[in-house]
Amino acid sequence: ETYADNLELDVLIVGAGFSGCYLLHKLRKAGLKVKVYDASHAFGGTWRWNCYPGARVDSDLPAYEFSLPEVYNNWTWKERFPGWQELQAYFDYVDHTLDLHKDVAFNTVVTSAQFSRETGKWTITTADGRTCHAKYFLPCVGFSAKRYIPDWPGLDKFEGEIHHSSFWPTEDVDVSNKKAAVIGTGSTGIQITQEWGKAAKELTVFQRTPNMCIRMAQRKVSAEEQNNRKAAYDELFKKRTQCFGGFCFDFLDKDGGDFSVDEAKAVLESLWANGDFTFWIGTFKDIFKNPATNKIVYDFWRSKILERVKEPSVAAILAPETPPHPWGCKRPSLEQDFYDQFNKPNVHLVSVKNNPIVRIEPKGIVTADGKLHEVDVIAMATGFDAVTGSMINMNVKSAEGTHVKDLWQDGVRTYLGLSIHGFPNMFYTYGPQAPTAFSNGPTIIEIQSDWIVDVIQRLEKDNVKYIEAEESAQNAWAEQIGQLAEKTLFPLADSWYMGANVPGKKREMTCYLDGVPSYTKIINEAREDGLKGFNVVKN
Ligand code: NA7
Repeated sequence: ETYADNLELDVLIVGAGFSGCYLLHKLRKAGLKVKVYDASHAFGGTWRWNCYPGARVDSDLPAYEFSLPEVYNNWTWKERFPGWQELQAYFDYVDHTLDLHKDVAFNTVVTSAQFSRETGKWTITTADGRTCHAKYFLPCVGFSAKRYIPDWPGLDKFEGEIHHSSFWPTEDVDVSNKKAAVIGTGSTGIQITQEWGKAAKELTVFQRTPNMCIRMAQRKVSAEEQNNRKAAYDELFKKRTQCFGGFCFDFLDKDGGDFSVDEAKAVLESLWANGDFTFWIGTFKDIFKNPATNKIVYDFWRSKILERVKEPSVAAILAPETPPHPWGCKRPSLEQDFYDQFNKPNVHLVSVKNNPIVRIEPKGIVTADGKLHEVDVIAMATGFDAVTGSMINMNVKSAEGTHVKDLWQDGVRTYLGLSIHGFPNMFYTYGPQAPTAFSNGPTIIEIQSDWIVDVIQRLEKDNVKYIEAEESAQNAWAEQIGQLAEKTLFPLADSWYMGANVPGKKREMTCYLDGVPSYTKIINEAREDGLKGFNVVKN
């Protein structure tokens, strides 16, 4: 039935990652007829696509999993920061435990979606020609469903292999006898470099902006250790909803300036020793507001990197004396031995900041200085049209027939980072104008999904035809997103948070910057306040 044409549903969800699994489970329990479409062949969302060498989550366990006891009670992880193979296995286990697959159509690509105010239903079409009607439409496609590849001339003439990190071949790429290149040093480029630095005959890494990587203290985690902790999981999962970044820790309650130089250094040493994101969003509380505090952290970070990289000219590219942007205002990656790769004779670093890649030739990559860097394999770790691209990619149209892309031409407009004016009965998770990029995924996904499930149940009970975000409420939300960003140093960095990684994309903060607890309070208050900001149309 899931694959049937002319499917009639209460709810259609797109995406079988964290959001899709959770929403399917909860909505089905609430008695609704729900199906999920997913473009991939199996569960896991981002973890099905991003199976490049070394792909691994930067959230440590148990923060990065469902808070459902029926799921966590019988699952055991192997590593503190699990890799993609383990994450895929986790999703298969979740499917098995919650019996999800019977309501999921895989290999199903949504090609359009539009709401009719007359019928009160969405019509969703798929690439293979099927149509589905649903009262509620939930695009749960994450923030990285639309890959970004620079339009260098000659890409199609390259004689070797090119793979974008999110479209990796199932048979891994053998680089043992090859000259390999990694373009990009975001989280993805860092992780591939760690693997290919060891595996490739020669590796050249093309870096435009240094990634200010934090130490990852990876380790094996025993079943016993996890089981002993499970009695406290309920509390931990509550705690992660109460911390800024959706982890089980928060910023310190002091500013950088509250410490002497030596004290500040000691604080940073102890955070560094944790080997996790506490060094990013668990440090001085004014780190993203006060340039002086930010510089203290940058200088400390730089000293750590200089200790690792032997060749001073290489170290100066990886960790320059003057920060290229405020520390932590682009997404820092966790690294295990990224910096050590550059001490090996087979690993080379090319800065393309002032000497950009200008074209690809059959034999390799050409930079502006005219040099041909000969390579056999290229890992394109150039990222995504992040946050907004996923929704745009699906060709979602307003009830009046306007493409969401056109509506966002002059700036993203959403209400509460959950819904859009002109798109009645559509709610999305982990997307624009929510804490998305600044939150541990499962935390904010569960919060938003619980909100959606609750709202849908109320609407059904009250015999509501549809609700729609008011334009004025949406404008006020956009203003708030911008104002929050202006109070911080984030707008100073050319990051994907700011839409700055894709040429031609409007530069604006795409995510909510005041943290998970404050966001949760706002969305729940709007719901309790008679769905404030929504126009409610009854049958
Ligand atoms: P990112 O973080 O967007 O990284 C992309 C990288 O590609 C980044 O280093 C870019 O440099 C680089 N890039 C992009 N275009 C070019 C051109 N034209 N020339 C050279 N280098 C370029 O994507 P990831 O896949 O690593 O990570 C995405 C998120 O997934 C990550 O943050 C986690 O949340 C999980 P730039 O920094 O823009 O100068």
